[in-house]
Amino acid sequence: EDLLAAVAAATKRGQQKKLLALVDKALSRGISAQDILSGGLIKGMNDLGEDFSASRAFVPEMLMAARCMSAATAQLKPHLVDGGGVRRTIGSACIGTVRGDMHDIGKNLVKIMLEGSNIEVYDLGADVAPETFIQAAREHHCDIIACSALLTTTMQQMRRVVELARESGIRDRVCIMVGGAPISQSFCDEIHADLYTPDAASAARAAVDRLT
Ligand code: B1M
Repeated sequence: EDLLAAVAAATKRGQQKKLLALVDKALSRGISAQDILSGGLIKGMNDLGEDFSASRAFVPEMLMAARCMSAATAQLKPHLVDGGGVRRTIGSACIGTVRGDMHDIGKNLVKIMLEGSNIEVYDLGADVAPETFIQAAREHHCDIIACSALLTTTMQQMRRVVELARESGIRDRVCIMVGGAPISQSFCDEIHADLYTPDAASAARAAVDRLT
């Protein structure tokens, strides 16, 4: 409990060295990677988000925290997915954060969880134009287009991704997954996307259900 609170505080404050040491300690105490992520790293980010809303924190602090969280996520990655065994790919996905949106931590988590579920992932990065999602899906014959958005202004880009998929004739071949803090089931229904999930683990479970 206290250890997770310390992980959250170090994330929020952007203290990378301290954070990585705390994550190590938590792992060695047997706390699961999933709990470290949700009760520590994401909790810290949410606290920082609240400080930002209240003008107690600013963009530089968010950038520092994001850098920290990326480093800690890399450290957790082998513990988030089971690494062993022979792997057979069950399908493929292209993933990106939508146009105008630079937030990529949630997208990167979804990527890790999809890959850990034996799905081949083409990472298009952040600030991805709707056309780029469609091109990538066609080029790599993707079963899934996964879109992430963190801003209420950029979430509308997802609507365009769905429209373009229809216009380009691939709509019935791809499952369009949407997620990110401002996204909801009702928004997913409204734009006629296929799947909304609230977090990275449920995104991977839903993708596996679709593909198997
Ligand atoms: Co920004 N930012 N930010 N930010 N930022 C938010 C999102 C905000 C909520 C903060 C706040 O005001 N409280 C707010 C958005 C308000 C809104 O639109 N309603 C905001 C703002 C306003 C901005 C700027 C406009 C600030 C400015 O410049 N004035 C600016 C916009 C830049 C741009 O994108 N064009 C900006 C910039 C930034 C940084 C670059 C400094 C940095 C991002 C760095 C990076 O990502 N590399 C940043 C950060 C760090 C945040 C907060 C603090 C943390 C985001 C985060 O990484 N969370 C955030 C506040 C908050 O979230 N509470 C905030 C952790 C991450 C794991 O969560 O991405 O939600 P998340 O992913 C979750 C789920 O959403 C889900 O799974 C994950 C959990 O497992 N999920 C999916 C995500 N994608 C999915 C896809 C799926 C399924 C699930 O299927 C495909």
